[in-house]
This record gives sequence, C-alpha cells and structure tokens, in this order.
Amino acid sequence: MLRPQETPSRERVSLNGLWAFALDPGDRGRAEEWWRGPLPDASEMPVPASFNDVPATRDAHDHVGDVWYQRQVRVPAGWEGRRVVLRFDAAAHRAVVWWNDVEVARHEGGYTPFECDVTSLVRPGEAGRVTVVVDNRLTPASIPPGIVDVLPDGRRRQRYFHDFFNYAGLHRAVWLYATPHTYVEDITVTTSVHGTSGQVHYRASVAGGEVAEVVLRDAEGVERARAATASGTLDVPDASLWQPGHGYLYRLEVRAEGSDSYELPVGIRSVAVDGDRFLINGEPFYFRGFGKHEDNPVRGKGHDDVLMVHDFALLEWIGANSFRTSHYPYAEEVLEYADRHGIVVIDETPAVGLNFEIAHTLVPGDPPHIFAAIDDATQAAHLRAIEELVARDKNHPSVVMWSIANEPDSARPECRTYFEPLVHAARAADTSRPICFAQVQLPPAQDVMSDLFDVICLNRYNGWYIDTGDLVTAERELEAELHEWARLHGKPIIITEYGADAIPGVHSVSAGPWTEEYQVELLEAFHRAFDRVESVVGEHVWNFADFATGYGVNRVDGNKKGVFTRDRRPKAAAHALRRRWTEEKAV
Ligand code: GCB
Repeated sequence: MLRPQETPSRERVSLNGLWAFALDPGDRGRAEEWWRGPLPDASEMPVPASFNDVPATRDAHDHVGDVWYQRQVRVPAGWEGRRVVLRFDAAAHRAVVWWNDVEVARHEGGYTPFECDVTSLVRPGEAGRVTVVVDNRLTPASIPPGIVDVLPDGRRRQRYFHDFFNYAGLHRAVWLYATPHTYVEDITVTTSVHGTSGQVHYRASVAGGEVAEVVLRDAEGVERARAATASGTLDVPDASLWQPGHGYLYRLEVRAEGSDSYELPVGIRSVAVDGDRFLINGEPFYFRGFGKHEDNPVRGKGHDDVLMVHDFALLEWIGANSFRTSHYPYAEEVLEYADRHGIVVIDETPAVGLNFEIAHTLVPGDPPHIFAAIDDATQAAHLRAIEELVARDKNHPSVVMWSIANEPDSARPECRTYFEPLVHAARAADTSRPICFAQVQLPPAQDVMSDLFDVICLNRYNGWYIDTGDLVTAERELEAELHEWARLHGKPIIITEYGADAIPGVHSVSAGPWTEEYQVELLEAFHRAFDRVESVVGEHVWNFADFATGYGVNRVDGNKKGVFTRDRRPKAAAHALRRRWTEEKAV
C-alpha cells in the first residue's frame, strides 16, 4: 500500500491534531450508534498519541474495550472530480470508521495502515464527520494475543504475554488525500548489484488504466533510466549504492495513463545470506544496535518526529548501525528516516507472546498452554500481519530481513506446525529478503524450527534470568551454546536480545544485578563471547531505552534494560557501548 504523498497529481491533508474523544467502559457507543452525532461527554485527545497516559487518570491508563474519536473534516474545494481517500497509518488494535452515518472501513491489527475510498460520500468544499471506534482488546485470536478477564465487579482486566504496555488508540498519522481516478495503485521494487552497475526490478499497477512511463532519477534529479512498461528491469551503470551508513536514494517516478504520478525512493543494494555471513552489497555486515520500542512518556506509542530524530541521533552517537523493530512494525516515518540515513533494519511483525513459559512468568496464575489457546483464527491473523507488513515495507532499502515472530514456544512440535505455512507465506510475499524469528532462551537441541529460517536470531539472558549475578558462568555457557548453534546450523547468528536491568544512579563496587556497573559488565561478558564465535554477525542489546510495561512484581515502573533511560539519558552502559562500537568494533 503506497503512502500518501504530494506530487503534481496528488494532494494530502493531515488530520492530526485534537479530536473529540470518549472512553466507553460500558460498551454504550455501538448500541447507541455514537457515530450518528457528537460523542457524548467527549474530552479532547491529540492524534497521533496512545490515549492511555494523556488524560492522567487510571481509568484511561487501564481502559479495556472501545474508545471513540471524532472530528469534522473539510474536503478541500479544489478536490472536485478527484478520488478522495481517508487513511489511518495505524489504529491499535481494531477499528471501525464512519464518514457521517456511513461505515467506510474496518481493520484489525494495530501497527499497519488501512484506508477507504470516500469519494462517493464527500462533497468538496464541505465538511463531514469522521468517527472512529478503536478497540484495544487482545484476544486469543489477535496478534499479539491476550485474554480479557471479566472481574466479579464487572470490570475488565487485560492479560497479555508480552513485556511492554498495551498502549492503544490512533497513535499514528491520519490523512485525507486525493488522486485522479486513474491512479498508481502499487509499486514493488527489488534491486540487485553486478559489479559497478545496479538493477532496479520494478512492477507497478494502475487502477483503471495502464502504466504510461517509469523514470528513475538519481539524488540530484538527473534521469538515469526510463521505461514504458508496467514491469521490468532498469539498468543503472555506475550505480551509487545504498550502503549501511550511507543512505543513497534514487527516485522512481511511475506515471499512470492520464495524469497521476507517484515517486518512490529507491535504494540500490543487495542482501544475501552466504554460509554463516550476512552480506549487504556482497560485503559481510555486522549488526551493532538494539531492540527498540516505540515508547515515550505521555505519548506512549504516539509517533513524534522530535523523538524519532533524537533517537536516531543517539544511535549515531553510540555507533549503532541497525535496530530491530521489536515487537511490531514501527511508524513508516521511522523506516523512511532509516532509508535516508543508511540505518539497517530487521522488521518484525506484532507476533509476540506466543509462548507458554513466558506467559507463565508475566501472568502469574493459570495461563493457558498458548498453543492450546490459539487456533486457526490466530494463525490467520498472524498471516495477515505478515502480509500487511511486507505490503507496507517491501520497498524500504533499510529493511534487510523480516522477523516473523518474537520468542514463540519453539520447543513444541505444535509450534513448527503452526509456523511452517507462515514461513512459506513470508517467502512467497518477498523472495528478496531473508527471514528469521527471535528465539527464546532454548538450547539448540530443544528447538524444533530454526532450520526453517535463514538466520539464527537468539534472545539470551545468561547472567540475568539465568545464573543471575554470575557472569563467569554466563560467559562460559553462552559461548558454548553459540558454538553449538554454529556447528548445527552453519548459519549467521545475531544475538537479537541481551542485557540487564539497571536502575540509573544505583552503583556498587561489587557490581550486583540492577546496578549500572552490572549492566556494563554483563554486556562486556557477552561481547567477549561473541568475539570468539565466527558465526556471530550481530549484537542487538535489549533495550535501547527503558520502556513501560504492564504491572508486575519484577517490573519497577517498567522495564529498565535500556542503556538510555526512558527520557533518553545515557546510563554507564551507553558510554561503554559507545567505546566498543565506535572504537573496537567500528566496522
Ligand atoms: C525478552 C522479550 C522482551 C522482554 C525482555 C525482558 O525475551 O523478547 O520483550 O522485554 O525479554 O527484558 O525480559
């Protein structure tokens, strides 16, 4: 799905700003058809933002169920005769949208966009009422999954099996945009590199007509190739490659018969797995960076350009070259920024929490055996999540690999049965990138599905959840395990999570757990082990910054494994990583 943009034939209007807002704890809205008029007792809510922490009430923070957003939208008078589309960059986790009294869209999945053609309902120059109900419930059939309990007093309580707070709402941009009726519908680009030349393989579709022309220009706007077919290969002699650290972008203009045109940024680069190497443009690439979160005080997962640019500045400061979009697709602005700046991305679906053991730690009591609780409906939602992720992000040069899940219960045979069709679907959706999943702490002999994937991605907490406080054992066992993975699979290994919680300002000469010293020493122990195992091609520390979680006795105001605090101040570990990544392990 193409992101709205402004071209000579297209216009867009941002619908960000303050919307009328109402929590609906008693489920009245759908029964009373709140879309037919102004929301009762509405407050105001900024969009984009997660709604939870904005009103400063526990009711909003802990709300489980529907919330309502509404605003008037004026269609520009100049849009007479155009196709008009309403687009939501995300609504977590499922939404229904009305234009005045007419339902125009339904979507499930909190991190991918959806849109609806409202041309027949709108009158240019006039305003319409847009109402959106967003349901934040996680169920056994949603991705990520969860369970809603109804308590004796009638309140709902949401349980979920992942370690980040269930922020929800309209936490990304909303747009109204216009195109001609014959319009560029989709473009798919893959690239390859041969010697000094690059190839741009493209496929474009035009709704209601044909592709008229395709023109590739370089960053200076100079035309480098041209074609008049809907698909083909454009050859670029002496290509400037998209490289880690150098996000060189061409622009592919696709013109439809009639007048529409769309400009897609294109980075020419190749990605391949060769034995136990991960190659970008034929060169071995070593991932230095983090698992991150979209998480900020007050905004929750609300996208914000200030915070985004600052996070990228900190990645540069610390010497990181990559990150994983743990544990869901991030805002498209983030990937566009990574494209422009040469930051490498492992792009993950929201499939997190498909794991009984973790469910048990995070949800004390009696969680279900997760593969008994989830079923074909969950798998169908997971499949959609993969397809929507690839459809949205397939053209980003920064994205070098898909991660289709985080820490599923990969010791269980049911897990393999569940994942096999998803692996096939991911490969069918994109043949140009390797795929992986982030593996929970399990010895290679117990894992039943890593052979299905291209890269071994391991989340490891030796010295923290295992052998807590004993870094000597942690280092020895980690190294032995890494050698074993290398021996059994012969594939590249990325440690996609490792780290320790550290409370900023807590120090100790004996460097016990929770101190800043322990966090530094644990990372150093892991690094010594990585440097002794040839097949290790990457290290992503958990986490870039402290982040909000659900309530739990092992979480003090959230997860503190950040090397930056939640407000982005460096802990001692940030300085230590900066030394390693800018001096010792800079290439
Ligand atoms: C993990 C999860 C991550 C958690 C982390 C932790 O394995 O993938 O979501 O936040 O451990 O800190 O426990």
